[in-house]
Amino acid sequence: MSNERPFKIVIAGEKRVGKSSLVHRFVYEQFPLKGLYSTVGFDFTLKTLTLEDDSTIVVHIFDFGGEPRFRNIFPQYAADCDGLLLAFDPSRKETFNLLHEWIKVYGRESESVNFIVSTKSDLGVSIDPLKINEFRNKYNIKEYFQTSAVTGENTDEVFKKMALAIQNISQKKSS
Ligand SMILES: Nc1nc2c(ncn2[C@@H]2O[C@H](COP(=O)(O)OP(=O)(O)O)[C@@H](O)[C@H]2O)c(=O)[nH]1
Ligand SMILES: [Mg+2]
Repeated sequence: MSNERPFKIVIAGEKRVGKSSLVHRFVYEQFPLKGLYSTVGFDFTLKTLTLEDDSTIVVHIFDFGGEPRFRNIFPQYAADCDGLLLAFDPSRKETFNLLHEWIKVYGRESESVNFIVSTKSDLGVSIDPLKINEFRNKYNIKEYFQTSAVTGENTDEVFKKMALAIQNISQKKSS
């Protein structure tokens, strides 16, 4: 069995927090050694996930560039997404604080599955978990993961969990 339409997952956050590397690691199972071009506007990728019972889920990942000048068009572009993935880099604390801005322009967090991820866990820097909990409660964020595109920590788990959560909701809606 497979989902009838791909689930749309949007990944947002400041420039250079590691969004494209996270997606690349998940989709191609490797860290982009040569470096990625900086994302201008957005990129998108499709991936088919195979679950334990051999059913599949197709996800469509939209990687938003993160340039402030594009933030205004973000709501249009994310209008029909099923999942929102907010990413920040704990070695640049302001990238966490700026997620408030992202979610404010987004404005439909009650209609999507929302996760927050910190990137670059291999660098060994973290952010106060209380702050993250506060953010999650305020904005209806379902899960938090620490990830690294270098080691692969949680890079599959994030997308799998999100796809399953979306599937759960869409099955409830259609039954
Ligand atoms: N140490 C480390 N560096 C990373 C990781 N992910 C991305 N980077 C680096 O962070 C920079 C920005 O990454 P990129 O994926 O282009 O960020 P984006 O602008 O959010 O898409 C690049 O120099 C990457 O090599 C990670 O998990 N660990
Ligand atoms: Mg990018």
